[in-house]
Amino acid sequence: MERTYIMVKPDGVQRGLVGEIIKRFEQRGYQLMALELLHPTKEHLEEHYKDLAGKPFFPGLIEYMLSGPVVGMVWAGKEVVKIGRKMLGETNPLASLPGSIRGDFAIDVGRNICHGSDAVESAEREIALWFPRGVPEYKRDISVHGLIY
Ligand code: DAT
Ligand code: MG
Repeated sequence: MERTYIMVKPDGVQRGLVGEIIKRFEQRGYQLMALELLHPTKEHLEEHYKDLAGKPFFPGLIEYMLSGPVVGMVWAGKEVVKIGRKMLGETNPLASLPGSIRGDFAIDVGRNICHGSDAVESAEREIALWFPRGVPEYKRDISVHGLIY
């Protein structure tokens, strides 16, 4: 089953948007596999964002990500990486359509509320980084709806 790493960033936690973001993934039909509120270290965040280390906005990004706790989640289901990114919206919230999380709740690229893995490989790398003890599977039975996800 495809998995992705979704993280509510410090501004999303402070603004009380954790439940809203969980709700959207749940109601779309994705399965929650792991969830944790945590205070990451600078080194942990630099590892998470290592592909962006040379960018001019990198120091500001790390500072913002260190400004408060984050909520990390693993979600699983059909094409969850691609669809999760669609549900988040564009990196720049001003380019995000209404109906997406960033399109409904943000206007600044430096305060864009949430993170979502951009590919299956990076999702697995991020899940291993944020949930090093592993993410157990569990059977979800929603056959009462007449659909098997
Ligand atoms: P995304 O979070 O959509 O995957 P990314 O991986 O390219 O985007 O960048 C990670 C974060 O860095 C992004 O969510 C916000 C910040 N960021 C990206 N581009 C930026 C820019 N041009 N100016 C300021 N912050 C930026
Ligand atoms: Mg990214």
